[in-house]
Amino acid sequence: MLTRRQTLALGAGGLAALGAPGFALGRDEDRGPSLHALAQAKGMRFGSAVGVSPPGTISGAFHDPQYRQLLIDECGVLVHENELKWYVARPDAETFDFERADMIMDFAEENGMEMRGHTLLWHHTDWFPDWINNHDFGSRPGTEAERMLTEHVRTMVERYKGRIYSWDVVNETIDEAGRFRQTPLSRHLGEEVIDLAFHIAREADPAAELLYNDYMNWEAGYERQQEGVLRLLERLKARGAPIDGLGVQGHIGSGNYDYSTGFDTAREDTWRQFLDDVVGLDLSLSVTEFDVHDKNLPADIEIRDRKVAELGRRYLDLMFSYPQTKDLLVWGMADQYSWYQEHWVREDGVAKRPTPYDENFQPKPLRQAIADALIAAEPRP
Ligand code: 9MR
Repeated sequence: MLTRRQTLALGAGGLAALGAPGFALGRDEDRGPSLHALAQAKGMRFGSAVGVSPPGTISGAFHDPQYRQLLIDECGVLVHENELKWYVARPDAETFDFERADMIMDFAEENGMEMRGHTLLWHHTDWFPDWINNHDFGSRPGTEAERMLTEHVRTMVERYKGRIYSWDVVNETIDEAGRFRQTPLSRHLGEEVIDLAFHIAREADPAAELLYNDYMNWEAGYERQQEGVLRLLERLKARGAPIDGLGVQGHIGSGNYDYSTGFDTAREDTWRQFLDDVVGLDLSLSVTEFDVHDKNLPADIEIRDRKVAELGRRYLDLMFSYPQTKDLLVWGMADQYSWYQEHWVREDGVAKRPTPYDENFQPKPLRQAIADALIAAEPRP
């Protein structure tokens, strides 16, 4: 695999000339160009989430030197897994705590990687810190809610101005039934709380790309959420909110609910229709949290890895067929650090394999599928 310096020395043109992966530059593996180099050759970016929770935890991959090396080897973009969320960065109404977030930011910059920002407003009471849910909004609750949101978004965006090129301004405000989620903020500001977040972010860093991010996906069961997201995007555009694109999380595979039994229930036609409608609103697309949930696949590793890779390839080919898709970020690079290990555990109890690398940092078929999809993608305009 190329080191970052080799990649930079080659540049996008050089890599394009090299073509398919598989050439060796004298390193131990013949893995070819990094995923980010393959992406760059098409005018795209590749990256991953990483978390700084305490060492030894699933969302604490950052503390593992082998994992950090993998990020350096493969990624051109990083995103905080949890560190910018209100419940991490905002211990109380007065305080901002950037210690963990800055560890990732500094690491990215030291290694020439860009950063996405996740997220300014996860508009979901489950992920609000208790202090907001219990906050006394006083006699002018609208004014207080606006003050609070403005302070939060402005402080975050200004701090990372010019360093975070793209923000998930709002995350997951539409539920599976397609309804707008209510929180203490929307109770006082209405749905325009979403618009407000976009306006403040734009004002704080006019150059940053601003996305709405959500988990509607192509599996059966997300039809109504998909519809709800589309309607929200239409309303935001109609009201003139400064939104640039949709973050499609891309947690595909076995459905993410307790009674899910299948794998690959993709509805490609209605999904394409949805994406057509989104880009028809003059919005870009980014795949922000890609992984393939293998909960309902047979335990056999060879079969599982093959099916995960096949589905991943099909999905990425579809997403990359839209020239508006420029970023692909995975939600973790190595299986042992995937959030799926802690959610919807498999009945047989075996560890899941949703990411491009296994727990020994060996590339899996999914890594090849991502590489192949990037190689097959048309260069972005
Ligand atoms: O991977 C994240 C996990 O460590 C956190 O416990 C969880 C709650 O904050 O969030 C996970 O990341 C989510 C992301 O922020 C939004 N989209 C869904 C992701 C997986 O749940």
